[in-house]
Amino acid sequence: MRLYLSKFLVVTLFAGFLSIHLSAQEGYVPTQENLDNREWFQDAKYGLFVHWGVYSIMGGGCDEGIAEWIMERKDIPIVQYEKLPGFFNPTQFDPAQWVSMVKKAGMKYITITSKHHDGFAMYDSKISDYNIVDATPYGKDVIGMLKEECDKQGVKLFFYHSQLDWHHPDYFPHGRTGNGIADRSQSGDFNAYIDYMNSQLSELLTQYGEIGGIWFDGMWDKPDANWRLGETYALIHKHQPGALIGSNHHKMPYPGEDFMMFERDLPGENSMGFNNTGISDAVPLEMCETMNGSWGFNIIDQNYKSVEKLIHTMVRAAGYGANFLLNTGPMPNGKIQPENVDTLMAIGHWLESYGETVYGTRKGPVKPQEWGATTIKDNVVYIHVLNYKGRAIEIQGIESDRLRSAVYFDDGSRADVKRNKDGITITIPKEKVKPIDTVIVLTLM
Ligand code: JFZ
Repeated sequence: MRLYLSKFLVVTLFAGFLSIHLSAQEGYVPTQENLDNREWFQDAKYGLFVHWGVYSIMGGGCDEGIAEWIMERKDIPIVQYEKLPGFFNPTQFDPAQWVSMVKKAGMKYITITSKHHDGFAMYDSKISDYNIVDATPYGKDVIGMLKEECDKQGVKLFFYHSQLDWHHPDYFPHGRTGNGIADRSQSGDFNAYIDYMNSQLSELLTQYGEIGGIWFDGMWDKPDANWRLGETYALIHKHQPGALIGSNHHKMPYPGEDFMMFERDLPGENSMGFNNTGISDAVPLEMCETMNGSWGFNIIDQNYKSVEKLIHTMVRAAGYGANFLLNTGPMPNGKIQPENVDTLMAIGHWLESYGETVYGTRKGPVKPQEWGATTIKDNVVYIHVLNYKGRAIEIQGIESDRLRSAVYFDDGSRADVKRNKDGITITIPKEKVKPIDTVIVLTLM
């Protein structure tokens, strides 16, 4: 019995091991170009996430939840949902305005939904009519227009692409979600769906020139399915070896992935309940966050995070070595919500002064603490005091005998930094405390 059990265990463990490894790009060796892009990515630190689709018309449907899920939340039948493209006419979409805004916001890249879970392609797809060019009165490829403008203004463009698809008949068997949508197909060939998805990805990788990468999402809907990840990842790296692949599967990175992402939690934190992995030290990290509670445009959710809170999250993310991907859900007319523009401009304004303590840095010598975070660039350590309680801050792990100088970032005046046995002690007089972030610059030998 015991023998039988352990054999069983070995077999299942081995099968598990195999399926994970066969399902990713085993033996993947990133090209030099890819490695250079990873450095670029980590230097960039801050990007704009854009959730835009035909769901934006519904504005969340007077539901506080995430608006891009309206099809599933309200169990909208496919035939009914298919009417939405007919209303999608973002006549005020001005890509030049979007990209200028992104630059003013201090962001270095954009990650936009090429297809979300509703299956609607926001670009000119030749292999399916369910796309913005063929199915909307607008009739223009917003992704292509945005890419052109990004190239002009020197901003990188990434695509968010949903592997989960509530619309495609071959997305079968169904997964955890979308089971209330009454007219989904009752049979289908999942391999044909994967072929379709890979063909759409090939379009995205060949129609628009060089892109930043692909941000996958949705595998969690069918965790045990054969997603043929190895094939998908190899295909992407074949078309564009430099493109960075990441996936929101809430697991440690699989072979073939070039960065690891954290959704609405700082790396290592788990307030959402689904971020229970470790933190990879092999690939760059990125954390994404919403400005209110929704990714897609939600007309009633006014629960906006403050500028201070968002800057603090960005700085803490940087303290973990992670990028910050801040989301906006553009309105169906093509405009970005004015509330969001204001927030982005305010953060951009802060970055105009403090950008040097964030861009191009890596995680500092100590991980983020209640009082703040640290970042480092060459021999300069930035101590970001975000939450000063008036008590001295003890920082271990900074070799105090290497300390050459300690000054306030704002005015270059000397900071009160004392060596102690394990590191340093910092005391900040009241008049030096800044409302958002008091930065002390340590120069090391
Ligand atoms: C996913 C999407 O579902 C969502 O619409 C948005 O695009 C976001 C950036 O990514 O969010 C998820 C994914 C998985 C879980 C929760 C939210 N999950 O497994 O619990």
